Amino acid sequence: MPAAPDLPARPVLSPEVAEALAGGRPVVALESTLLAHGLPRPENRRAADDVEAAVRAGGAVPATIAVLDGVPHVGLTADEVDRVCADPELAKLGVRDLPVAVALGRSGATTVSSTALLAAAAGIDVFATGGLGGVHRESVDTFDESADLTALSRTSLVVVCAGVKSILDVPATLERLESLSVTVVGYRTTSFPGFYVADSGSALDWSVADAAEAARVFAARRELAPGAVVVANPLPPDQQLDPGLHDRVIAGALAAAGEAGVRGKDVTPFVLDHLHRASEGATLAVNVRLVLRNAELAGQIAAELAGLSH
Ligand code: PSU
Ligand code: MN
Repeated sequence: MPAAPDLPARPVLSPEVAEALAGGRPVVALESTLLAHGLPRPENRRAADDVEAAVRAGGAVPATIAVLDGVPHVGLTADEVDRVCADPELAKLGVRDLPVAVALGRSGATTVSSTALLAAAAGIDVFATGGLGGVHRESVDTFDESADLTALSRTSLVVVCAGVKSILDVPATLERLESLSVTVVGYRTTSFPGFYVADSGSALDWSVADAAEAARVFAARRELAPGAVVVANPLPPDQQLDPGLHDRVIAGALAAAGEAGVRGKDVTPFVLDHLHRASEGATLAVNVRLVLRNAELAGQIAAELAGLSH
C-alpha cells in the first residue's frame, strides 16, 4: 500500500510472517472472505487451519489477511481467526472499502482484490484462494463485474485459484482478464478450470508444467510490467463435483438469488450457501478440497521463487 510508515493503513505483520519476509523465506497470503462469507460456520474455522497447514506442507509460511478494528493484519493469531470465522456481521471488504474500514476502525474480511493489495504492500509474492471474482452472467444489464479483475491488473503477485466463481460468465471473464493484460496460465492444463469441476469449457493459451515454471513466469512478469500471474489449478476429474449435479444446483441457486432480489456483493454468499444446502454438503467438501490444493501449490511456488532470488 502506498502509505507513509506512520499511517494506520500500513498492514501489521505477525511476528512469524515478518521474520520470514525479512529472511527471504517463502510466504503465501490467504484471503479471509472465503472463510467469513464463502464457507458456512463452523466448518470455516476448521478449513482456516487446514488451509494454513496446506501452505506449510507446500514449504511456506501462511499469512491470512483481514482488517480488525481498523488495522489491516497480515498473519492472524488463532484468536483473530476465531473472530473472522465466528462473526456473522463481519463486513466484506474490497479495495474500495479498505479506506473506510481503516479510517473508522471497522473490521472486515478481505476479498481477492483487497488481499492482493495488502499482500503486495507487505512484500508477499504469492496468494492462494478458491475462485476469482469476475464478470457476472447478467453483467450487460447489471454492470456486475468484480473489482478482483482490475486489482489483479495492477498488483504484482501470483494468484493460485481453481478458476473463477462457478456462477460467473467464464468466457467473458477470460476476455476481461485479457483486456486487462493479466497473465493466465493453466497448471499442467490448457483447459481453464471450472472451480467445482475440472474443466470450465474455456481454453487457455498457456500452461506451466510445475511450480518452478510458474515461479519463472512471475519473475519475468515482474521485470516486464506490473500485474498478476494467475495460476489456474484444476481439481483432478476424480475429485470434482459430479458435472450433472453441478449444472442442476447452480441453475437452482441463481434462480433463487433472482427471486430473493439479492444484488451486488451479497450474491456470492447467498449463492454459495444455497449450493451447499442443495447439494447436501457436496459443494462444501469440493470447495474446501480445491482451496487446500491451491494453498499447497502456492506454497511450492513461493518456495521456488525464494530459491530464484538467492
Ligand atoms: N469465490 C468463491 N467464494 C468466495 C469468493 C470467491 O468461491 O467467497 C469471494 C472472494 O473473496 C472474491 C469475492 O474476491 O468473492 C468476489 O466478490 P465480488 O464478486 O463481490 O467482487
Ligand atoms: Mn460484484
